[in-house]
Amino acid sequence: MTALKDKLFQKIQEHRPRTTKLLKEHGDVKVQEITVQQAIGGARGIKSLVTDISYLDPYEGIRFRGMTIPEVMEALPKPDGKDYPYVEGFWYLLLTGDVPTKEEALEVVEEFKKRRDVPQYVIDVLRTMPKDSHPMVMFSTAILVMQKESKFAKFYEKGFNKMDAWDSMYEDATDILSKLPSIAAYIYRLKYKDDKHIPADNSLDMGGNFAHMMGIEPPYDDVARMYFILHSDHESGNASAHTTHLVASTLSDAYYSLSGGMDALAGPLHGLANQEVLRWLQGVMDKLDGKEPTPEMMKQFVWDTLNSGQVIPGYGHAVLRKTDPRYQSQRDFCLKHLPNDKIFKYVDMLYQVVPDILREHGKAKNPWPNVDAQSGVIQWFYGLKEYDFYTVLFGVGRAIGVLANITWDRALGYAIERPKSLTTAMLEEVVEKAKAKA
Ligand code: AMX
Repeated sequence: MTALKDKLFQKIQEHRPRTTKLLKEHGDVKVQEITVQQAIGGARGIKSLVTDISYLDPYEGIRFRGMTIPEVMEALPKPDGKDYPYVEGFWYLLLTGDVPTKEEALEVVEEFKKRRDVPQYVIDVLRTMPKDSHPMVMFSTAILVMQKESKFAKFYEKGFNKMDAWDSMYEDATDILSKLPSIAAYIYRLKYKDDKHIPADNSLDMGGNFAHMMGIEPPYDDVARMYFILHSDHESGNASAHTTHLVASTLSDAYYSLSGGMDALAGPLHGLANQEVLRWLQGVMDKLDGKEPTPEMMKQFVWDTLNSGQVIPGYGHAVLRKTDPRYQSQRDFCLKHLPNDKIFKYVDMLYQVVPDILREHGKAKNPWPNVDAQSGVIQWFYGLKEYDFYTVLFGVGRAIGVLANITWDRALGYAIERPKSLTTAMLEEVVEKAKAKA
């Protein structure tokens, strides 16, 4: 067993009695009431998921294992001379709740290297897909087609035991996560770089090797580390995390579960928004024909988009009610590394005009930018201009969070999900009864 797996097992054993006690002794304590609006409106705010890996406060933003983004970036060990931490050390943190030492992080780096190779049949499948397939279809397919490797599925076939199920789930999660950067880079170079590929460099960590296989020079390695960490987890209710959890709850393995989660991430209201931000901005730039926009021009573009019935991509959030700290973190990066970049200036001008417009428009509950408003500009600056690919980058990052979550789902024996549905007539009856009582 690796030190990480040992530590994880110890944490699981310490945690299990808390979940068991809550269920057995306090299972009928009410958490909240549910309104008609929540039932029709996408289960918004219904507190029916449990995770200890991250928590999203509407005003403060995300905390990973109780730590804010700046705290995580500060505390985790970093490769020598780099500004951002090992992604592998972050995986350790999400799984165990403990900040690893550099030595512990490096052990995970080595473990990932051992599992990095992508089976040839995955490459063969990717190569037979239509050249105009969206990169997210290729990414999700590559994950799904590897399902035959699942150690959890084999464990289940042999005779499932609830107490040990976390072990093979952890193994699958580690196998998948180690391979995702290579799969993503392969898709990128297959589609956009004349099918010319760069072999992995075994001296490098996950972020460094990803940048290397993409063919992008430093500091893109640090961009990759930052990007994967920032996009990893946003508690359990967001569409990609929830989908992964839902699929896993049927005792499907991590391959099926993550592939499903990635399909949810591919929607324009979720992860695809980062590609949409760049596409939308390109439209603005085309109309301006290279001229610098004034704030008045920008306002007009925003209003034109809203008046045509579209949303402003990269703005609003189902939970957050302030500027997303993931946006802020990437903005800080831009101010340091690309303060004079033209697209960054556009993005910054949007920050100045959009919140007021969304308030005046009067619909969005949160007029502030989310993570997607800022991420594309960094990728573009470092030469990754094929914005169709951006959600794949998000996907590699999101995999870290959701795979940690489903490992813990198995450890704590979370049940198959099965919320109850009502008919519209039943809801109308509930309303009539409530009115009669009032
Ligand atoms: N532009 C225009 N209208 C917006 C808006 C925006 N950015 N954000 C919300 N609204 C509208 C909604 O469409 C909704 O209109 P409706 O009543 O006509 O249906 C109304 O405001 C109320 O929505 P809400 O309660 O504020 O948000 P929500 O929880 O329903 O949706 C989200 C959240 C993110 C889907 C929404 O804000 C949105 O569509 N934003 C743009 C797309 C985007 O950036 N998505 C990425 C989010 C982060 C992520 O998951 N990666």
